[in-house]
Amino acid sequence: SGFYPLLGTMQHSLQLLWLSLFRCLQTENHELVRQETSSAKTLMDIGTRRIFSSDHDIFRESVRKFFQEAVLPYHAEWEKAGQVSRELWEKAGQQGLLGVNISEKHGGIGGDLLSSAVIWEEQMYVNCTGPGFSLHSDIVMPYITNYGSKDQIERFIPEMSAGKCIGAIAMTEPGAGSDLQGVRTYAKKDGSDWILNGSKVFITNGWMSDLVIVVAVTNREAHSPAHGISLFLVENGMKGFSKGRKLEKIGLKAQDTAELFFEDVRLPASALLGQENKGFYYLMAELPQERLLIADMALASCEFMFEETRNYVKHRKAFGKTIAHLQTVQHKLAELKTQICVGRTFVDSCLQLHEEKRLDSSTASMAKYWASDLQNNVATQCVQLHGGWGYMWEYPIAKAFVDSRVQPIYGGTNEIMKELIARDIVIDK
Ligand SMILES: Cc1cc2nc3c(=O)[nH]c(=O)nc-3n(C[C@H](O)[C@H](O)[C@H](O)COP(=O)(O)OP(=O)(O)OC[C@H]3O[C@@H](n4cnc5c(N)ncnc54)[C@H](O)[C@@H]3O)c2cc1C
Ligand SMILES: *[C@@H]1O[C@H](CO)[C@@H](O)[C@H](O)[C@H]1NC(C)=O
Ligand SMILES: *[C@@H]1O[C@H](CO)[C@@H](O)[C@H](O)[C@H]1NC(C)=O
Ligand SMILES: CC(=O)N[C@H]1CO[C@H](CO)[C@@H](O)[C@@H]1O
Repeated sequence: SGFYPLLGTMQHSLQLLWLSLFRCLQTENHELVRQETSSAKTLMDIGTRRIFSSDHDIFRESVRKFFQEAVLPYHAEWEKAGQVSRELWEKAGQQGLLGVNISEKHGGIGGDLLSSAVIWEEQMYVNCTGPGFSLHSDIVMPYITNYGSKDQIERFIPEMSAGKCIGAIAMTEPGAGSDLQGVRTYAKKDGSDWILNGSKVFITNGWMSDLVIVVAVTNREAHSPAHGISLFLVENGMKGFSKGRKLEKIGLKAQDTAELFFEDVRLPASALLGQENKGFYYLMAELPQERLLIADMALASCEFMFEETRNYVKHRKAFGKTIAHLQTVQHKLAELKTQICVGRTFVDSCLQLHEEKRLDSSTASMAKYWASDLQNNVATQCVQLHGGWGYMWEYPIAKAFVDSRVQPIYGGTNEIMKELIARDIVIDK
């Protein structure tokens, strides 16, 4: 028994030491004690995750407010219309929410990548998938700043930051999706102009787009198709450029996904983006960011669905108690929370790597495939925990469920992600 008081004293002094260390960290560098989502009160708390700073928190507050006030109240209406309003794009522009990661000298906002991530996540937290901001800001705009001429940048980037010019990117065709080298849209040289012919399908922001980056074949004789593809900036209103219907999808109801047609569209030399026949390389260089964005949005959607479901089971009664009292429900929630927190750690690590320009293509592919699969698994389980109400359109979880389904399909299917990951595994270095 003589040991115990000693042990007690030791424990006590260790505790004191720990406490003073903790206080010291708190006061001297409060950034060090940011909680990870696993210990935070909710998975969507502001002020958590060590990859972010207090500046990001302030920004997150304002972005959250924007989505709640300018997007949420109108979303049901936009779902019926199959598109959001132009006014929303301009409002987002005025608030400085478009082109956040584009440098100021190019007409962007000049924020870091993590500020863009705040916008991706907040959009999922409000479960409103209509606005195609992330594609516009973090996929389309970077092509222009990375490969565009000074004139192209000056002409389009400030307008895009203001939400007056909506961007889209058109790779997929009715006959070519996963196999981008099978693209048939053709741009033929005519003097210094180009004549563009072909059609595209499933184009996000397609119906509202003012500017579309079009992937086209420019050299049919290239020794491999990848060496004969170029990118063009095609503007709404150009003769021969027409838009098909807004496609009727099973989810993303307020998102204007469309078909685009090009019939002998005459493009000036200044419409070529970057160098002739280099398009495929530009695509390969930009796709990791697109995949990271999908992964981060997938994780954020999981976090939203989890909180929505936690809230639901704590209120839903069955057999005289709330269903949150049932052990099977508790274990299901424990599993979901664990999986989401494990996923969040990897995606946060990818965000940080990308911030340091160190995220490689196969790691981005891992994040995209794994996070979007997790999102679908979480969606299925969360609908189940809602019972029949989870199948009703007016319940947010029903919307989150249908919106999840596309994530393993676009941005490169998850099967293609596995191809890319596998290639790096078996290659002889
Ligand atoms: C809502 C929505 C928005 C989209 N937005 C855009 C956009 O803005 N711009 C754009 O360009 N595209 C967009 N897409 C298109 C999307 O990127 C393609 O649908 C996707 O790349 C798959 O191509 P696909 O539909 O032709 O399918 P396919 O390529 O025909 O694939 C069919 C099936 O075969 C599998 N498969 C194909 N090749 C392989 C292989 N080598 N190994 C194993 N399995 C394989 C696929 O994984 C898939 O399961 C969007 C699609 C949707 C649904
Ligand atoms: C945008 O993000 C990248 C990281 O991917 C970063 O290197 C770059 O500096 C950021 N741009 C601005 C304007 O901060
Ligand atoms: C474009 O397609 C049309 C028919 O669809 C054809 O008449 C025309 O010659 C094509 N233009 C070029 C440059 O190939
Ligand atoms: C568009 C939509 O379904 N929005 C809902 C998202 O979830 C929140 C929180 O439950 C609801 O208030 C929104 O109506």
